[in-house]
This record gives sequence, structure tokens and C-alpha cells, in this order.
Amino acid sequence: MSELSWQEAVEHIAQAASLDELKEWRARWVGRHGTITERMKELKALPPEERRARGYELNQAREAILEALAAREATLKDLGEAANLEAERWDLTLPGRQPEVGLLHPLTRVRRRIEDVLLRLGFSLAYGPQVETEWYNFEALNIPPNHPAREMQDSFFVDIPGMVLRTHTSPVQIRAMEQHQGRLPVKIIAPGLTYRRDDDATHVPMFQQVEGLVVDRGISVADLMGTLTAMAQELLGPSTKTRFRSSYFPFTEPSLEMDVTCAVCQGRGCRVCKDTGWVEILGSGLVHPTVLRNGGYDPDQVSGFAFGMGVERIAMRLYGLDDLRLLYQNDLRFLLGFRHQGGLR
Ligand code: 2U9
Repeated sequence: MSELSWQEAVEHIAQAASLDELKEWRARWVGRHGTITERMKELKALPPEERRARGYELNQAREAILEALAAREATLKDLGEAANLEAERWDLTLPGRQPEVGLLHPLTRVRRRIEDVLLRLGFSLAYGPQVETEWYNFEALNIPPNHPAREMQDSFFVDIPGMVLRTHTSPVQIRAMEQHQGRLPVKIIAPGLTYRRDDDATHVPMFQQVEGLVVDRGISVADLMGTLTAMAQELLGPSTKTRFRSSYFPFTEPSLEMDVTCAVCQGRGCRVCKDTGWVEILGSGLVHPTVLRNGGYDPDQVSGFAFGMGVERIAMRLYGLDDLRLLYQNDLRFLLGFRHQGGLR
């Protein structure tokens, strides 16, 4: 039995500090075993007149307590909401969050720079499939069946017989020549992904090339040297010098490799050029007569020059990287180092 009168209970309830405390008051006074409830159970033992008066009084008390509980509950809930609102108040004067701005991958930038320079020299872009037939990837380019590039350990062959992941973008140019149907000039560049079974510090199995092809009447090595020197000077700076060394490729005759004065040390000698002052950046040559014929052109009427470069290799030379794999590891510590290298496009 409680020592408090119900009037005192009503006063306590009106000052309860929490909803939990209200729950206790409710159980103690009007719950299943609460004071009022127990008293009501005792009513039936009383004589009728007394039962009426006592019952009336207990009902009054019960109503008053329930009312006090409801009133206090409403007040506590209101106070809680107000406190929540206060805690969640937004400070509109706080400075905004600086959004992280992305940047193009260094390889994308280098490839686009090469494309830009060649587009300004009058070339058009050409694209083709990455899964190629052996004809377009090898035979049409005068690469014979016994050539080492055609071994399983050098190229990625796919499950479809006679198909290979292109090992260079040259097949794009054969397809483009076919589409030109003998019209002149052909003046295209073929940028894109290529695949070879190589994997070390200076080779990745998937890499990017930009190749170029010009076919017209009277194209000579002079056109090749002039065009590629102009490209190198646009790409690496106007004081860049070029030199050509003879080489061999099945699809060009004669074949030439082009060196440029080192962009890192301006020819003075450094780690990138191995103290020679020169770095090799591309292969080139006059298009082999057989290749012209395979593209639908008559080598007695027209001639052409072609060149090919590896975008990764050029990026290594431009940025002085000694491990090509850095370009493919998506390490932000490395990539963010290019944040201030030229504008974003
Ligand atoms: C056609 C005819 C000829 C494209 C050429 C090279 C020389 C060359 C390499 C550079 C580095 C490949 O990425 S790399 O490993 N390329 O040396 N490419 S001439 O000759 C062609 C292309 C298409 C129809």
C-alpha cells in the first residue's frame, strides 16, 4: 500500500521528469496491481451504501490520476521535440564542402595531345574492332604465318578460330583503305587499345597505340620526316630535334625509327635517355607495296608512309617514369601528382 494520498500522487505526476517515470507512476496507481485497482477489488466486501460512496471516490481518484498522466505525457513529448529541434538546428553560415574534382588519366591526356597535334596536321580519326581476324591483323600487313608475333606466346588468340586480340592498330588502317575504295588521299590516325603477351616494368599486356597512315601520289620519305618532325615539335616543344635510324618492319620498306632530343634533359643527358640525349619514340616507314595492294591501292600509282607509337612509352618519356605499370595501378598518390600538369579536357 502506498503512503501517498492520490492528490499527492497527482502532484508528483505533474512534475515527473521523464516518460519512464510516468510509466512507473501509471503502474503504481492505475496498473493491474496499482493502488486504486487493488482498492476497487476490495469494494465488493463492503456494505452497499459504503460501497457506493467509496466507489465514487475511487473513480474520481482514478480519473484525476489518468488525466494527470496524459497531461504530463503531452508536455514531456513537446519538450523532447523542442530539444531535438534545437539540437538539429542547421548553421547556414558554415562554409560549404569543397567537392573533389576528378582529372583525366595521364595516358588519356597524352593520347589526346597526340591526337590533337595530328588532327591539326590534317589527319582524321579511324577506329576498328579490338578482336580481329588474322587476315587484318597479320596477313594483310605482310606478316607471314611463320612470324614470331603469330606464336601463341606472343599474341592473345581467342576461342573463335582465326581471331586474335589486335596486336597493333594497323588493321584499322587496312579496313580504312578498303573503305576509301581507291580515293586519295588517305590520311588517318588510328588510336586505341592493343594486346600483346608481355608483362614487365616496360611492357603491359594491354597498351595504347596511335598509328598514322598517309597514302597519296608521290609520297616520299621526305614527307614522312617532315610530318613526324613537325608532330614531335608540337608535342615536345619547338626546340625538339629528330633523327631517323633505319629499321625493319614487315609492313614498311624502308623502315625508320625516330629519336627525339630528350624532353626531360633537353639533350644534356639524364636517366630517361640513359645519358645519350636521345630517346626513341616511334617506328615508321614507307608502306610496303604488298600492304598497299592489300588495302586496294596500286603501288605503281601511289605510295604512302605510316608510323606507330606506344602511348605508354611516350608518357614514360614525357614524365620520366621508370615503371610503366604505375600507369595502370590506379594509385591516387601517383595519379594526383598529375593534377597540375596542364589543363583538363
Ligand atoms: C598500315 C601500314 C603500315 C605502322 C607502323 C610502326 C612502324 C612501329 C611500334 C611503335 C611502338 C608499335 O607500340 S609499338 O610497340 N610501331 O614501329 N608502326 S610503322 O605501319 C603501318 C600501319 C598500317 C596499313
